[in-house]
Amino acid sequence: MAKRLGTTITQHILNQQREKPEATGAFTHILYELIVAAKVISKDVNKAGLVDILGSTGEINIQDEAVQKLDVFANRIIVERMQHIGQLCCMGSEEIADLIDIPPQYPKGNYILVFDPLDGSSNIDVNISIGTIFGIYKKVGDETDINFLLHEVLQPGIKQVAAGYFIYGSSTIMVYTTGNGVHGFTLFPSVGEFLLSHEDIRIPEKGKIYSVNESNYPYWDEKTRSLIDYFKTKDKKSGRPYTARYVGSLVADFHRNLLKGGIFMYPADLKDPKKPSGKLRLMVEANPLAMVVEQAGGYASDGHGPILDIQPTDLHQRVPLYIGSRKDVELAEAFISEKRQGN
Ligand code: FDP
Repeated sequence: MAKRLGTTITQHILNQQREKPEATGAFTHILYELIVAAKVISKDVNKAGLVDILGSTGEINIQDEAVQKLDVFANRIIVERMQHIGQLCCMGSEEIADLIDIPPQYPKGNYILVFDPLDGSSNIDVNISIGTIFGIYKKVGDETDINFLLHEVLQPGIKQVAAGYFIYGSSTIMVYTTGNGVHGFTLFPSVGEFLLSHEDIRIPEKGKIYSVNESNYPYWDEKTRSLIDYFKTKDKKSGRPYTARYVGSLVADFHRNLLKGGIFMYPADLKDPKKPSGKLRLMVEANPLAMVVEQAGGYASDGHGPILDIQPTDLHQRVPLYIGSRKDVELAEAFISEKRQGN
Protein backbone atom coordinates (compact mmCIF):
# COMPACT_ATOMS: atom_id res chain seq x y z
CA MET A 1 0.00 0.00 0.00
CA ALA A 2 3.04 2.28 0.36
CA LYS A 3 2.52 4.23 -2.85
CA ARG A 4 4.00 7.66 -3.52
CA LEU A 5 6.16 7.25 -0.43
CA GLY A 6 7.74 10.62 0.01
CA THR A 7 4.57 12.73 -0.05
CA THR A 8 4.65 14.72 3.16
CA ILE A 9 1.53 15.28 5.20
CA THR A 10 1.74 19.02 4.52
CA GLN A 11 1.83 18.43 0.76
CA HIS A 12 -1.06 15.99 1.05
CA ILE A 13 -3.26 18.42 3.00
CA LEU A 14 -2.45 21.19 0.51
CA ASN A 15 -3.33 18.91 -2.43
CA GLN A 16 -6.63 17.97 -0.82
CA GLN A 17 -7.53 21.58 -0.05
CA ARG A 18 -6.58 22.74 -3.54
CA GLU A 19 -9.50 20.68 -4.84
CA LYS A 20 -11.88 22.77 -2.71
CA PRO A 21 -12.37 26.22 -4.29
CA GLU A 22 -13.85 27.61 -1.03
CA ALA A 23 -10.72 26.70 0.97
CA THR A 24 -9.08 29.68 2.71
CA GLY A 25 -6.04 27.97 4.20
CA ALA A 26 -7.50 28.20 7.72
CA PHE A 27 -8.10 24.54 7.87
CA THR A 28 -4.65 23.63 6.57
CA HIS A 29 -3.23 25.84 9.30
CA ILE A 30 -5.17 23.96 12.02
CA LEU A 31 -4.02 20.55 10.83
CA TYR A 32 -0.45 21.75 10.46
CA GLU A 33 -0.29 23.04 14.05
CA LEU A 34 -1.93 19.90 15.36
CA ILE A 35 0.77 17.85 13.65
CA VAL A 36 3.48 19.92 15.33
CA ALA A 37 1.79 19.30 18.72
CA ALA A 38 1.65 15.56 17.99
CA LYS A 39 5.36 15.49 17.14
CA VAL A 40 6.14 17.06 20.52
CA ILE A 41 3.86 14.59 22.32
CA SER A 42 5.35 11.68 20.39
CA LYS A 43 8.83 12.67 21.53
CA ASP A 44 7.76 12.73 25.15
CA VAL A 45 5.82 9.47 24.93
CA ASN A 46 9.02 7.84 23.67
CA LYS A 47 10.74 8.96 26.86
CA ALA A 48 7.94 7.60 29.09
CA GLY A 49 9.99 4.57 30.15
CA LEU A 50 12.60 6.91 31.58
CA VAL A 51 10.17 8.37 34.09
CA ASP A 52 11.49 6.27 36.97
CA ILE A 53 15.03 7.30 36.12
CA LEU A 54 14.35 10.99 35.60
CA GLY A 55 11.81 11.41 38.41
CA SER A 56 8.10 10.68 38.74
CA THR A 57 5.05 12.91 38.50
CA GLY A 58 5.14 15.95 40.72
CA GLU A 59 8.87 15.67 41.32
CA ILE A 60 11.75 17.61 39.83
CA ASN A 61 13.77 15.68 37.28
CA ILE A 62 17.50 15.85 36.81
CA GLN A 63 17.18 18.79 34.42
CA ASP A 64 15.31 20.66 37.15
CA GLU A 65 12.11 20.54 35.11
CA ALA A 66 8.87 19.66 36.84
CA VAL A 67 7.73 16.27 35.50
CA GLN A 68 4.10 16.25 34.46
CA LYS A 69 1.74 13.36 33.94
CA LEU A 70 1.87 12.65 30.21
CA ASP A 71 -1.83 13.13 29.57
CA VAL A 72 -1.78 16.50 31.32
CA PHE A 73 1.35 17.38 29.34
CA ALA A 74 -0.26 16.34 26.03
CA ASN A 75 -3.31 18.44 26.81
CA ARG A 76 -1.17 21.48 27.59
CA ILE A 77 0.87 21.12 24.40
CA ILE A 78 -2.22 20.94 22.21
CA VAL A 79 -3.97 23.87 23.94
CA GLU A 80 -0.86 26.06 23.85
CA ARG A 81 -0.11 25.34 20.20
CA MET A 82 -3.65 25.70 18.97
CA GLN A 83 -4.85 28.72 20.91
CA HIS A 84 -2.70 31.32 19.15
CA ILE A 85 -3.24 30.40 15.50
CA GLY A 86 -6.34 32.58 15.04
CA GLN A 87 -8.44 29.84 13.45
CA LEU A 88 -10.31 28.40 16.45
CA CYS A 89 -13.20 29.88 18.42
CA CYS A 90 -12.79 27.37 21.25
CA MET A 91 -11.67 23.83 22.06
CA GLY A 92 -13.07 20.85 23.95
CA SER A 93 -10.72 18.37 25.60
CA GLU A 94 -11.29 15.06 27.34
CA GLU A 95 -9.05 16.39 30.12
CA ILE A 96 -10.96 19.61 30.81
CA ALA A 97 -14.53 19.83 32.13
CA ASP A 98 -15.52 23.08 30.40
CA LEU A 99 -14.91 24.49 26.95
CA ILE A 100 -11.44 25.98 26.51
CA ASP A 101 -11.53 29.66 25.49
CA ILE A 102 -9.02 31.43 23.25
CA PRO A 103 -7.10 33.98 25.37
CA PRO A 104 -8.03 37.61 24.56
CA GLN A 105 -4.57 38.45 23.13
CA TYR A 106 -5.16 36.04 20.21
CA PRO A 107 -7.70 36.36 17.38
CA LYS A 108 -10.61 33.95 17.18
CA GLY A 109 -11.56 31.95 14.12
CA ASN A 110 -14.46 29.87 12.88
CA TYR A 111 -13.41 26.34 13.74
CA ILE A 112 -13.88 24.17 16.81
CA LEU A 113 -11.36 21.51 17.81
CA VAL A 114 -12.36 18.63 20.09
CA PHE A 115 -9.73 16.15 21.20
CA ASP A 116 -8.64 13.42 23.54
CA PRO A 117 -4.98 14.38 24.14
CA LEU A 118 -3.76 10.96 25.24
CA ASP A 119 -6.21 8.15 24.80
CA GLY A 120 -5.40 4.82 26.45
CA SER A 121 -3.26 6.60 29.00
CA SER A 122 -3.50 3.77 31.54
CA ASN A 123 -1.15 1.93 29.15
CA ILE A 124 1.65 4.48 29.22
CA ASP A 125 3.87 2.77 31.77
CA VAL A 126 3.61 -0.66 30.11
CA ASN A 127 4.81 0.50 26.70
CA ILE A 128 1.56 -0.11 24.84
CA SER A 129 0.48 2.16 21.98
CA ILE A 130 -1.55 5.19 22.97
CA GLY A 131 -2.81 8.11 20.91
CA THR A 132 -4.38 11.49 20.32
CA ILE A 133 -7.86 11.63 18.76
CA PHE A 134 -9.32 14.77 17.19
CA GLY A 135 -12.40 16.10 15.43
CA ILE A 136 -12.88 19.51 13.78
CA TYR A 137 -16.17 21.36 13.29
CA LYS A 138 -17.05 24.66 11.70
CA LYS A 139 -18.90 27.26 13.76
CA VAL A 140 -22.22 28.14 12.19
CA GLY A 141 -23.35 31.28 14.07
CA ASP A 142 -21.70 34.63 14.87
CA GLU A 143 -21.30 34.09 18.62
CA THR A 144 -17.78 34.45 19.99
CA ASP A 145 -18.42 34.57 23.78
CA ILE A 146 -17.33 31.27 25.35
CA ASN A 147 -20.36 31.35 27.67
CA PHE A 148 -22.66 30.96 24.69
CA LEU A 149 -20.61 28.67 22.45
CA LEU A 150 -21.58 25.26 23.82
CA HIS A 151 -24.50 24.84 21.41
CA GLU A 152 -22.04 25.46 18.53
CA VAL A 153 -19.80 22.72 19.85
CA LEU A 154 -22.59 20.21 20.43
CA GLN A 155 -23.00 19.33 16.76
CA PRO A 156 -23.64 15.78 15.59
CA GLY A 157 -20.53 14.00 14.33
CA ILE A 158 -21.80 14.08 10.76
CA LYS A 159 -20.94 17.81 10.79
CA GLN A 160 -17.22 17.19 11.35
CA VAL A 161 -15.10 18.70 8.60
CA ALA A 162 -12.09 16.60 9.54
CA ALA A 163 -11.16 13.91 12.03
CA GLY A 164 -8.33 11.57 12.78
CA TYR A 165 -5.81 10.30 15.25
CA PHE A 166 -2.13 9.93 16.01
CA ILE A 167 -0.80 6.63 17.38
CA TYR A 168 2.35 6.67 19.44
CA GLY A 169 3.47 3.06 18.99
CA SER A 170 6.28 1.14 17.38
CA SER A 171 6.13 4.08 14.99
CA THR A 172 4.12 7.27 15.23
CA ILE A 173 1.30 7.25 12.70
CA MET A 174 -1.24 9.86 11.74
CA VAL A 175 -4.53 8.83 10.13
CA TYR A 176 -6.88 11.54 8.95
CA THR A 177 -9.84 12.36 6.77
CA THR A 178 -11.29 15.60 5.48
CA GLY A 179 -14.23 13.78 3.92
CA ASN A 180 -12.25 12.59 0.92
CA GLY A 181 -11.03 9.14 1.97
CA VAL A 182 -8.75 8.10 4.79
CA HIS A 183 -4.99 8.43 4.60
CA GLY A 184 -2.19 7.28 6.89
CA PHE A 185 1.26 8.81 7.40
CA THR A 186 4.23 7.49 9.31
CA LEU A 187 6.61 9.77 11.15
CA PHE A 188 10.19 9.37 9.97
CA PRO A 189 11.95 10.43 13.17
CA SER A 190 15.30 11.24 11.56
CA VAL A 191 13.64 13.69 9.12
CA GLY A 192 10.90 14.82 11.51
CA GLU A 193 8.24 14.48 8.80
CA PHE A 194 5.08 12.43 8.41
CA LEU A 195 5.29 10.64 5.05
CA LEU A 196 2.45 8.96 3.21
CA SER A 197 2.45 5.26 4.08
CA HIS A 198 -1.21 4.18 3.81
CA GLU A 199 -3.00 5.81 0.89
CA ASP A 200 -6.79 5.62 0.68
CA ILE A 201 -7.36 3.09 3.46
CA ARG A 202 -10.41 0.84 2.97
CA ILE A 203 -11.62 -1.37 5.81
CA PRO A 204 -12.71 -4.89 4.72
CA GLU A 205 -16.50 -5.20 4.54
CA LYS A 206 -16.40 -8.08 7.02
CA GLY A 207 -13.62 -9.04 9.36
CA LYS A 208 -12.50 -11.94 11.53
CA ILE A 209 -11.62 -10.01 14.70
CA TYR A 210 -13.81 -8.99 17.63
CA SER A 211 -12.40 -6.59 20.21
CA VAL A 212 -14.14 -6.10 23.53
CA ASN A 213 -13.31 -6.14 27.24
CA GLU A 214 -14.94 -9.49 27.95
CA SER A 215 -14.53 -9.20 31.71
CA ASN A 216 -17.60 -6.94 31.52
CA TYR A 217 -19.71 -9.98 30.52
CA PRO A 218 -21.48 -10.17 33.93
CA TYR A 219 -22.53 -6.51 33.57
CA TRP A 220 -23.98 -6.79 30.05
CA ASP A 221 -27.62 -7.35 29.24
CA GLU A 222 -28.78 -10.51 27.47
CA LYS A 223 -28.67 -8.97 23.98
CA THR A 224 -25.05 -7.92 24.37
CA ARG A 225 -24.10 -11.30 25.77
CA SER A 226 -25.72 -13.13 22.85
CA LEU A 227 -23.85 -10.89 20.41
CA ILE A 228 -20.49 -11.73 21.96
CA ASP A 229 -21.50 -15.42 22.19
CA TYR A 230 -22.30 -15.24 18.46
CA PHE A 231 -18.77 -14.12 17.58
CA LYS A 232 -17.36 -17.02 19.63
CA THR A 233 -19.63 -19.73 18.28
CA LYS A 234 -18.25 -22.16 15.73
CA ASP A 235 -19.85 -21.90 12.28
CA LYS A 236 -17.74 -22.58 9.21
CA LYS A 237 -20.15 -20.92 6.76
CA SER A 238 -20.00 -17.50 8.43
CA GLY A 239 -16.32 -17.76 9.33
CA ARG A 240 -16.79 -18.17 13.08
CA PRO A 241 -15.46 -18.21 15.69
CA TYR A 242 -13.87 -14.79 15.21
CA THR A 243 -10.51 -14.25 16.83
CA ALA A 244 -10.31 -11.98 19.91
CA ARG A 245 -7.93 -9.01 20.02
CA TYR A 246 -8.19 -6.37 22.75
CA VAL A 247 -5.30 -4.12 23.68
CA GLY A 248 -7.38 -1.83 25.90
CA SER A 249 -6.17 1.28 24.10
CA LEU A 250 -8.89 2.51 21.75
CA VAL A 251 -6.66 4.00 19.07
CA ALA A 252 -4.55 0.83 18.91
CA ASP A 253 -7.57 -1.49 18.78
CA PHE A 254 -9.31 0.72 16.25
CA HIS A 255 -6.28 1.10 14.00
CA ARG A 256 -5.62 -2.64 13.84
CA ASN A 257 -9.24 -3.37 12.93
CA LEU A 258 -9.27 -0.52 10.38
CA LEU A 259 -6.38 -2.14 8.53
CA LYS A 260 -7.33 -5.81 9.05
CA GLY A 261 -11.12 -5.72 9.38
CA GLY A 262 -13.23 -6.59 12.39
CA ILE A 263 -15.32 -4.95 15.07
CA PHE A 264 -14.42 -3.00 18.21
CA MET A 265 -17.12 -2.82 20.88
CA TYR A 266 -17.55 -0.94 24.11
CA PRO A 267 -21.18 -1.76 24.92
CA ALA A 268 -23.40 -0.23 27.58
CA ASP A 269 -23.01 -2.09 30.88
CA LEU A 270 -24.34 -2.09 34.43
CA LYS A 271 -20.93 -1.87 36.11
CA ASP A 272 -21.28 1.73 37.22
CA PRO A 273 -24.78 3.22 37.52
CA LYS A 274 -23.24 6.64 36.80
CA LYS A 275 -22.03 5.39 33.41
CA PRO A 276 -24.94 3.42 31.92
CA SER A 277 -23.71 4.04 28.36
CA GLY A 278 -20.31 2.42 28.81
CA LYS A 279 -17.03 4.22 29.09
CA LEU A 280 -16.25 5.95 25.82
CA ARG A 281 -16.97 9.59 25.03
CA LEU A 282 -19.12 10.59 22.09
CA MET A 283 -17.42 13.86 21.14
CA VAL A 284 -13.72 13.15 21.60
CA GLU A 285 -13.56 9.40 20.89
CA ALA A 286 -16.58 7.94 19.10
CA ASN A 287 -17.36 10.74 16.62
CA PRO A 288 -13.85 11.26 15.18
CA LEU A 289 -13.30 7.50 14.78
CA ALA A 290 -16.80 7.14 13.31
CA MET A 291 -15.98 9.71 10.62
CA VAL A 292 -12.71 7.90 9.85
CA VAL A 293 -14.33 4.47 9.66
CA GLU A 294 -17.22 5.65 7.47
CA GLN A 295 -14.79 7.36 5.11
CA ALA A 296 -12.95 4.03 4.90
CA GLY A 297 -16.17 2.17 4.00
CA GLY A 298 -16.99 0.93 7.52
CA TYR A 299 -19.67 1.84 10.03
CA ALA A 300 -20.06 3.02 13.63
CA SER A 301 -23.20 2.52 15.69
CA ASP A 302 -24.40 2.90 19.27
CA GLY A 303 -26.31 -0.35 18.76
CA HIS A 304 -29.41 1.43 17.47
CA GLY A 305 -28.23 3.75 14.73
CA PRO A 306 -25.27 5.70 13.35
CA ILE A 307 -22.97 7.34 15.90
CA LEU A 308 -22.61 10.29 13.51
CA ASP A 309 -26.34 11.09 13.75
CA ILE A 310 -26.46 11.45 17.54
CA GLN A 311 -27.24 14.97 18.73
CA PRO A 312 -24.88 15.55 21.69
CA THR A 313 -26.28 17.12 24.84
CA ASP A 314 -23.05 17.28 26.83
CA LEU A 315 -19.39 17.75 25.91
CA HIS A 316 -18.40 14.68 27.91
CA GLN A 317 -21.36 12.40 27.30
CA ARG A 318 -20.64 8.70 26.94
CA VAL A 319 -21.97 6.37 24.30
CA PRO A 320 -22.00 2.62 23.60
CA LEU A 321 -19.72 2.02 20.60
CA TYR A 322 -19.73 -0.66 17.89
CA ILE A 323 -17.26 0.30 15.17
CA GLY A 324 -15.42 -1.36 12.30
CA SER A 325 -16.28 -3.47 9.26
CA ARG A 326 -19.73 -2.51 7.99
CA LYS A 327 -21.26 -6.01 7.93
CA ASP A 328 -20.00 -6.83 11.43
CA VAL A 329 -21.32 -3.57 12.90
CA GLU A 330 -24.68 -3.97 11.16
CA LEU A 331 -24.91 -7.44 12.63
CA ALA A 332 -24.11 -6.09 16.11
CA GLU A 333 -26.80 -3.43 15.65
CA ALA A 334 -29.33 -6.09 14.71
CA PHE A 335 -28.58 -7.98 17.94
CA ILE A 336 -28.63 -4.91 20.19
CA SER A 337 -31.71 -3.31 18.71
CA GLU A 338 -33.42 -6.72 18.83
CA LYS A 339 -33.93 -7.05 15.12
CA ARG A 340 -32.23 -10.41 15.49
CA GLN A 341 -32.55 -13.20 18.06
CA GLY A 342 -29.89 -15.80 18.95
CA ASN A 343 -27.49 -17.07 16.29
P1 FDP B 1 -7.83 4.47 29.15
O1 FDP B 1 -8.83 4.30 30.25
O2 FDP B 1 -6.55 3.71 29.37
O3 FDP B 1 -7.59 5.92 28.78
O4 FDP B 1 -11.37 5.71 26.90
C1 FDP B 1 -10.21 5.39 27.50
C2 FDP B 1 -9.75 3.96 27.30
O5 FDP B 1 -8.46 3.79 27.82
C3 FDP B 1 -9.71 3.52 25.83
O6 FDP B 1 -8.55 3.91 25.15
C4 FDP B 1 -9.81 2.01 25.94
O7 FDP B 1 -10.30 1.39 24.77
C5 FDP B 1 -10.73 1.84 27.12
O8 FDP B 1 -10.61 3.02 27.90
C6 FDP B 1 -10.35 0.63 27.94
O9 FDP B 1 -11.32 0.44 28.91
P2 FDP B 1 -11.37 -0.90 29.81
O10 FDP B 1 -10.17 -0.87 30.69
O11 FDP B 1 -12.65 -0.77 30.58
O12 FDP B 1 -11.39 -2.07 28.89
